[in-house]
Amino acid sequence: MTKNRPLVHFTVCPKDCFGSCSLEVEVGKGKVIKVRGNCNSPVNQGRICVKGKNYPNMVYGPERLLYPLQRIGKRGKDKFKRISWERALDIIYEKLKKLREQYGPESVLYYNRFANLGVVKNCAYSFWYQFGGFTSTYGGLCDSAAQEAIILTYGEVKHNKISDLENSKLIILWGSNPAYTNIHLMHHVNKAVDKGAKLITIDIRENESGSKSNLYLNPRPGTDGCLALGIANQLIESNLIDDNFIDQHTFGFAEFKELVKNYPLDKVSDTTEIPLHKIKSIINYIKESPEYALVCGMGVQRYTNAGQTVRAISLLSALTGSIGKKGCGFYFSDRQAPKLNWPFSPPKPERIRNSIPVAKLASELDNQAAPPVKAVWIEQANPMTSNPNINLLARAINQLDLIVVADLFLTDTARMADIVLPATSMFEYYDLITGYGHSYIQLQQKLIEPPGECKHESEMYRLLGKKFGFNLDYLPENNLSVIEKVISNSNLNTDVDKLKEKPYLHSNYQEIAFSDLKFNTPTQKIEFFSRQTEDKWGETPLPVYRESAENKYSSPEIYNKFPLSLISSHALNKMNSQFSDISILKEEPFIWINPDDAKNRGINDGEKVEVYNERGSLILKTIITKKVPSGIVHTYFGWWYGTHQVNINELIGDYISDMGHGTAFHSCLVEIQKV
Ligand SMILES: Nc1nc2c(c(=O)[nH]1)N[C@H]1C(S)=C(S)[C@@H](COP(=O)(O)OP(=O)(O)OC[C@H]3O[C@@H](n4cnc5c(=O)[nH]c(N)nc54)[C@H](O)[C@@H]3O)O[C@H]1N2
Ligand SMILES: Nc1nc2c(c(=O)[nH]1)N[C@H]1C(S)=C(S)[C@@H](COP(=O)(O)OP(=O)(O)OC[C@H]3O[C@@H](n4cnc5c(=O)[nH]c(N)nc54)[C@H](O)[C@@H]3O)O[C@H]1N2
Ligand SMILES: [Mo]
Repeated sequence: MTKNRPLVHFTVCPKDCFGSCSLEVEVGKGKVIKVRGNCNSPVNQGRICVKGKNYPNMVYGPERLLYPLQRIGKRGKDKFKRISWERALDIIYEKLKKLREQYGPESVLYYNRFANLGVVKNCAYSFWYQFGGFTSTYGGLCDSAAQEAIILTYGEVKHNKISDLENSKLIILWGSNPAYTNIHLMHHVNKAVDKGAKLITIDIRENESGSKSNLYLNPRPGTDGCLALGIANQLIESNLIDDNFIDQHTFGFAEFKELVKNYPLDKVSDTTEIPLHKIKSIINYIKESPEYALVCGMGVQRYTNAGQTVRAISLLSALTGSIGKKGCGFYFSDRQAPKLNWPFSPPKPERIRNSIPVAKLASELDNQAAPPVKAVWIEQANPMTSNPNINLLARAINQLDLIVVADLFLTDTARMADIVLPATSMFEYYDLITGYGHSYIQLQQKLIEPPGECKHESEMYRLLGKKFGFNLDYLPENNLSVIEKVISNSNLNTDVDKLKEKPYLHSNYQEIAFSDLKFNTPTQKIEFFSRQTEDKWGETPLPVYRESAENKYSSPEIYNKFPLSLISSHALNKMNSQFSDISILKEEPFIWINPDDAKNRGINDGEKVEVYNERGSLILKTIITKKVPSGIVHTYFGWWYGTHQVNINELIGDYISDMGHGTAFHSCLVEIQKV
């Protein structure tokens, strides 16, 4: 064997994505050379996305931060100087210590998200618990509304093994764009369609997944709950339901049946703006294949009425007994993997103030009293791009005494920082990954040394913990013995050597979700009527439809000035805001607009337009297309000022969803004009 031949290693992509792909990585001379999908893995059989293939460009790109930085100019103005780790940590230590003395530990906001999934990221709590407490956020930017709705309804969030989609005769993609966001699921949808399955797509626009659809429904944004209740009413009236299944495995059907009588098809057609014949058509498809697969995405739950919407949609599967069998089921995400326990957790302090819903960070950050928030430590997150209402957020963040950001890049958030700490990429540390597109647990391997002076969070906290005199047993170095301890602490029947060879699937995993027809709800049944929904969220126990915020019915005064609904989906070549700065994946920011809306405003294809409302204004290139109906403009989120001079999220208000404390990114009205 030649000495310098690259070695192939296996690892996993830890990004916040359905994929959690198993990767084959060529490493030579201490560098990552090539990244491929692992062909032998049951997880992805060799498939990976364009971002995965571009990892070497991310790891070695000129954009990567290599040294700690200290701000020298005004906040957000990109003026930084290189400093040593010793200096950076000293500055942070002095400031944090003072704030804790003067105001208490709650004056520090510890803000994290899930840029990279993984149990080892819990090392942060090993530090912050010893700090004596902190302020934190609750709820989610992502799918917390839908998750809560599904747990209330089914007791658990899980679905069949995705290859089972190939047994389906009918697949409905509902507010989901797997061709971009869940490529493995899409692979099986395509195979099912090749084998003759019918495909129905329900989306506010013609998305990238629905080109082979037999039927396309375009509801007015945020009205999917109404559509679901209308379909339910028709299925019940036409006696297309499974009475036996309903009797044995559901709760509250009689009340639900009464509720849906309020949703006759003509009214539903008016509310959703879907032509009547198309709604009738979907009923016919369900009549032909009452056991079908319903794939619900996150698009439908980025509204203020998110939870009830997802309750209503998910209940359709129960009506026809389309649960717990091959070829059918309700797909949202698969969270069957056992919980991984972090074995290095110090006692939890009492002074953890869980007081800011993440959806409302912009308006709540400077609303905290006794003590006010004075400092923030941000890691694994890019709130200045990915959160709503970022102009307001910038003002709130700007008032803080200390902003620390740990990231790999000088993001819009890092540009606001006083101290920037360069973090490691996923090839530079060990972790154990559970995802939500499948239930395997996989080993993330350290394959290369961090470039420059980049450090994994565990080391940042260990060094800072030393200054505070914390117990370092809780702050171990990142190595394989940490992973072994996680494995034994989580009762997994595997070990590091086995995980290097193949992913781990626990023995209770169900290939066909709910095949035992056990539902972990208070009634042990699928709940049409959910008392918990009322007790926990003050919502009606039945999934009543209500208009979401910022639309023509709920806020006519806003609509008169800003008559277009802005929808911002997830992009093919970005992972949320990540990869936005990788040169070869860059694009000119654009917005889709319907030909009628463009004509009314004298806008031509390819022209720059101003997109604006009372929260902000930005310039985008138009793409005039019938793929988006009149009254809606569509774009993808994740461009930032530092790379593209725009950020969609300055237009978006910080509304919260009806349950799960989710973020209503799509409850947003704008206007467009020529520039
Ligand atoms: N390539 C890529 N993959 C990703 C990500 C990424 O950024 N890029 N992000 C990952 C993460 S964090 C997430 S949460 C998932 C998200 O993955 P998806 O669930 O696919 O979510 P979205 O892209 O938000 O929205 C899906 C679709 O919902 C539609 N939609 C919006 N509003 C409505 C509505 O009111 N009704 C209906 N019926 N449809 C509507 C949109 O037009 C869009 O086509 O993807 C994950 N995978
Ligand atoms: N308009 C609009 N906004 C949305 C959405 C939408 O559909 N429309 N979707 C929402 C959704 S679903 C999500 S999940 C959120 C995502 O929002 P965030 O959770 O904030 O995720 P990212 O924007 O990807 O930012 C992650 C940051 O962490 C950095 N990073 C990566 N790996 C590491 C690491 O190991 N350590 C550290 N310290 N940093 C790391 C990355 O470089 C990046 O800057 O965005 C939400 N925002
Ligand atoms: Mo997400």
